[in-house]
Parts: sequence; C-alpha cells; structure tokens
Amino acid sequence: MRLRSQFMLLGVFLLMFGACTEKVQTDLAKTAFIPKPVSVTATGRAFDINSSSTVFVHEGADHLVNSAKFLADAIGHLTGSSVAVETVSDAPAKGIYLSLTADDKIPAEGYKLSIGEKLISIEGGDEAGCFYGIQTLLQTLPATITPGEKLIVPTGAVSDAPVYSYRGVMLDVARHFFSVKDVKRFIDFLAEYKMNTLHMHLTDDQGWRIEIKSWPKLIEVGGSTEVGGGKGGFYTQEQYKDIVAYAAEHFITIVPEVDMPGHTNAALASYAELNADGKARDLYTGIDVGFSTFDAHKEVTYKFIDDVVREVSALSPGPYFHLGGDESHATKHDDYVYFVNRVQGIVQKYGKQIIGWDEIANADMVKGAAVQFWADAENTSLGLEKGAKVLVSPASRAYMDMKYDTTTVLGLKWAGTIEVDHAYDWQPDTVVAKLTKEQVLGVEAPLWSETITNLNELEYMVFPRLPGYAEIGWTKNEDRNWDEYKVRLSKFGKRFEAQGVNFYRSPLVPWEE
Ligand code: TNX
Repeated sequence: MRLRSQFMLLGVFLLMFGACTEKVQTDLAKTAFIPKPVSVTATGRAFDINSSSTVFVHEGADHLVNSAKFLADAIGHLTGSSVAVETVSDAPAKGIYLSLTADDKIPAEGYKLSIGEKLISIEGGDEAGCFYGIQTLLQTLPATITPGEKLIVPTGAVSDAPVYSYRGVMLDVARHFFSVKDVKRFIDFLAEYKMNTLHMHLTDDQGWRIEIKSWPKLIEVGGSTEVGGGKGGFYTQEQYKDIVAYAAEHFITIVPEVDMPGHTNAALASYAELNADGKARDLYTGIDVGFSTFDAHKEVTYKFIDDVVREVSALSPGPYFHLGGDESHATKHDDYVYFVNRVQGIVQKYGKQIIGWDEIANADMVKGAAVQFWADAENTSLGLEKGAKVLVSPASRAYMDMKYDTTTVLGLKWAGTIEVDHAYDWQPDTVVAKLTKEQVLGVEAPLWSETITNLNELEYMVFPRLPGYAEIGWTKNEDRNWDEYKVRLSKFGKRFEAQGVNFYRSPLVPWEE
C-alpha cells in the first residue's frame, strides 16, 4: 500500500515535471531564435503574459504605436483575448514597454530586449530595431496554445543588431502575377525574420505589372498574360502604393525593378514605336530569355524610360531603382553600354540610386551604384573596381526557384539543386575574390516565377530556405554553423504549420514533432 502511494506520488510528480518541461520553458538560452541574435543571457524565471498585460509605448515615438499594436494583435491572436496599448512618459513598473534608445549605444536596426518577471522592455536603436525586438519576443512564445494555458516568457536579455543593412528577397511578379494579398503575406514572412527589403521584379518578357499613367497600354496589353498563357494581371498605382505602405509598416523597403534593355517583350508588344522596326511584338508566354531588346538609338526609348522611371520613383520612397540589365543577348555590347549609361542618368535625375544585375558593370558606374552578383564573378569584380557595392545573390546558393533536389516537382535547376544546408552554408563576403565586407551591401534571395504559379507553390520554394537567408544577412559568419542552425530550424516546423505555410520537410532537418 505504501509502495503503491509512493508510486502514485512519483507518477504525479513525473506528470507535473513533464508538463513543466514541455510547456513552461523558462530558459531563454534554450529558445530557438532565427536569425541568431548577437547575445542571449538567461535568468531562469518567467514573465506571465495575460490579458491584463498592457503594451506601453514611450510618448512621442509615434511610429512605435503601430508596432505596439502589431505586438498586441500577435498576443491576442495566440491567447484569443486582446491586449491594450497605452502611451506613457516614463517606464512602467509592469507590462511590456517599447522605447527608443536615449543614447546611441544601440545601432540602427538593433535592439535590447530585457525580460524581467514583471516588466518586458524593448529598447530600439531606431523604430526598426524596436520592431525586431518585438519579433524576437514573439519567437519566445509557443506557436499555439490551448485555451486557458498560460503564456510564459523566459526571463533574461537579448542584445542584437544586424551585420548587413540590406537583407532581402526578390519576387518575380512578371512571369506569373501575384495579387496584393499574396505579396502582403510574403511581406509578413520577411518581417518575421527581420528582413528589410522586397525587390519586386515588375516587368519582363511575359508581363508588365505596374500601371504607368503616361503609357497606359503597358498594363492593358503587356499585363494581359503570363507564362503558360494565363490572364496575368497588374498593380494599379494605388495598389502598388498600398503594397509600399504595408511594407513600410513592417520596416520593409520595396525596390522596384523595371528590367531593360532585354527582358522587355511585354513593353515591345504594347507599343510598336519602341521596336527598331516599328512593329509591335506578339505577347510571349514561354520561358526563354535573351531575345528581346529596346532600341538603344531611338530617342523615344529614352522618353519612355524617363516617364517610367519618373512615375515608378514617385511611388517608391526607398533609395533604390533596379534597372535590371541582365541577359540582354539581343543587344550589341556597345549599344548595351551606351544604353545603361543613359538610363543611369535618368535614374539619378529622379533621385534614386542604381542597382542592376552584374552585367551592368560593363557600363560606367555612377556614384552610389550597386551590382547584384547572380552569376558572373568577373562582371562583379569589374563593378567593384569601378566603385560599386555588391548585393550578393549567387544563383547556386540563393535562388529560391532552384529545386531542393532532383525530385522537387517545382522549380528550375540550371544553377544546381539547393538543399536547405547548401542554401545556408555560405558566406556573403567570400563569393567573389578580394571582396571586403564593407563592399557588400547585403544579401538577397530571388524567387523567379517561371514555374511558380500561386502562393502555395511560392511558400513551398521559400520555406524553409528563407529563414536561413535572413540569418546570413543578420548574423556574423563566425556565429553560424549548419549543425547548430538545423536544430533551431527544426523547432520552426510547428510555427510554419500554425501559420498554414506549405513548406518542404527537408530530410536534413530533424523536425520537432
Ligand atoms: C536568370 S538571374 C534570370 C532570370 C530567370 C532566372 C531563372 C537573372 C538576372 N536572370 O531571367 O528568371 O535565371 O532562374
């Protein structure tokens, strides 16, 4: 009898202990963060978020109110009951408190997250930093909770800041069109992993996706189809502004790309006068590249580009305009150089800095220009010699349209297959000889959409590679290694599921059940 009750007691104890270890994780150092922060120290206690936990914002920092609501919504979404947001002039004694650093000890985009038993404080180096502190806090919470379950945050401190100031992805909305709603969901993903740039590939042979009021046929004709012959689509200027604003709320800058002088069939189909022979091209729905070109010696070409750059730049508050410049196989070399030089002047006239694919290094490089390394190290080195910075997107590592392995149904494989380890295990400042870290503007992972037709397919190619690209842009090379990363990533499977994300269950990741 005594023995039996002892066993029962032990059972109860094990049950409690089991429940504790599973649900109430109070060691901040054991929390899986992506991207990996600069430093995490644990104090082993717990902060209990409940419906009466208020999110306080330091007075005067108005943009923080948006971020506070974002946090309150995220907590509300988990617990099912909403959390209040209030403005205060001093740090409160309890609750969650957002503020901006009073000195300059915290760098741009950096933050300090301090979690005590009564107060969580997030101090940002700037507003973006505060938002990233919120994202880190959210990663301490479970993916889902059962009704009535406590929401516990392990106590301690996280101090953090990124290595690179440009951490992005590219979405090709030209080969297949993606709706405003889809783009917003993509923006949510970027924000979660502290990425700050969405490069939108707005035009290509198969589609022109942005309304240009002075050239209306671009969307009427050029926007009317896509790869495979579907109906295509386009963003009105109002819709594009809506994307830009939504991105800004998440501290994400849109980099618009209008690809030229090649990849321009959709424009050449819309306006006959842009063609060397004055004849409009047929719309194109295949996936070949390198057959189209603007005429570098017609003045109307530059009138057209001036209008496009003016209208797109006016809608895009970010510093960069991407002029494409890749695979212009139908343009003679001298014409290409002349063309890119003239277009750089137009982009500068509208107050933007230039980015182009690495081929643009064959032209002069104006001040502040950046080349996007995708395939050609020689071009990239040439750009560096001419004083340009490099945006790093090596196709063999960073192209999210490459298949994971030979069995992946979607995607292409011209740059090889890219499993999750191969996507993660490389260093941005060694992709080209003699590159220095200072010359690297940042890291971008492009998603070309020849084979990607909808959001579900997009998610499958993006997850789980995207968090790795985010970490490559945020965390120092020496603090990253695949064997440690894959364990952290394994814990995100549940988050992907809770968010309804269609992801590739790579056999290389020990997914947590
Ligand atoms: C190359 S990368 C391209 C794109 C294709 C992509 C497919 C680059 C600058 N040009 O036009 O969509 O490969 O992976």
